[in-house]
Amino acid sequence: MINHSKKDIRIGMIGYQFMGKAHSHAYRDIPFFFESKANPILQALCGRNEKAVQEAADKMGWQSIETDWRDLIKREDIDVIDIVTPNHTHAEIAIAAAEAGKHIITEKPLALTVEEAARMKEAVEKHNVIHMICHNYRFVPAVQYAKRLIDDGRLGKIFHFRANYLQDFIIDPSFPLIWRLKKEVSGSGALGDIGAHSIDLARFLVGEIDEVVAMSKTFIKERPLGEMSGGLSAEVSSQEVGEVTVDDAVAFMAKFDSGTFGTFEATRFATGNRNKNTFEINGEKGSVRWDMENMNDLHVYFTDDEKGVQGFRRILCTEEEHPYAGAYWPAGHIIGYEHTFIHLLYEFVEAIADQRQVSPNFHDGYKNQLVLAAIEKSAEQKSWEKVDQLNN
Ligand code: 4PW
Repeated sequence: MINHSKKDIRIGMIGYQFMGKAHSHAYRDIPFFFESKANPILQALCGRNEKAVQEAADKMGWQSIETDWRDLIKREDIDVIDIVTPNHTHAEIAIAAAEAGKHIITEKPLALTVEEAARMKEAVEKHNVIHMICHNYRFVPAVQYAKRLIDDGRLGKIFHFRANYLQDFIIDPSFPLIWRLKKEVSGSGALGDIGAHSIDLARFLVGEIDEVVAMSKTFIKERPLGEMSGGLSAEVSSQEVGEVTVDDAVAFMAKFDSGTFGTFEATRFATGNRNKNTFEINGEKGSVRWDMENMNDLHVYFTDDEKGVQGFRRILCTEEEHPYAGAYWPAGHIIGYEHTFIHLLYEFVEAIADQRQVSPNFHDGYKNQLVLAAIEKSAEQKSWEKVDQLNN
């Protein structure tokens, strides 16, 4: 039955692989689980290979296809442009979409450089469209609940923010030179691909980063040529080799505006860690710990717990009290990775229905980009770098 009280939001998505699948699935599930004012419609899917994009559209439920993103942006039956293409395309597409008056959501990192990110931010402001960046881990119920505990003062003054984002999918030297390993396409390596998520979680939970000092390393400097073949898999396409021009691993320390002491590590060489995205926050009244591989759990410690039974305890964040969790199953019935996208895109389409901004948005993407740039500069110059000095 068609619900006429909902606002139809017609999506045009560019790209259809790993993130394309996550976004397509999420749009479809929003009305299933949430009382949304918006009705997301999978209007058109865009990709350069007509046969492949048609197959993806049929499989994921898109109503039409385009093979040139410029044609997609011109279409009057599209309200939103969703960008899930590699990083070097974000700026051009987003700026053109803003000029065409489309609301925009883009995968992270926002851009390749601070300069590009600044232009993207200016374009969405100038054309007054609603914008969002896909930092999906903010939308895990346990992470949202950690934020609530911090905002309610349950941890008191925060001393430490400690984050690791560890993967190992490129550890084999015969894994090919995919786009994520080329600076001109991805901007940076582990830093922008996964470290950007930790920076976003830090900004969300603890506040702005003022200064950083970093080191980075590229362990494997040459790889055979090849392409992604879905998810985080890839296929070698030639015997020829090319140069890896990004970091494989980065570690940095950060001083927050609040005085919080930050330590971070992002690497794609952490053997055995497939997608270990974790943080621990220590405050004067307690601590929280979270790990994406057990994403429904939040471990908490409070100093005012009775002596003798003090210790970290596990909260399974599937209760009504835990943000988003009540939309699904009875308590104890857990959710997963794909739900992070459902929550993020639910917030996005609700914001469009309400005609208001949402976060994380291009301002957050820009701030994140400043931190990424400061880290790169610091690693290169072996110096502490002020994040704001890179503001242009
Ligand atoms: O969240 C992560 C990303 O940002 C995903 O697990 C994969 O690694 C895909 O891109 C990065």
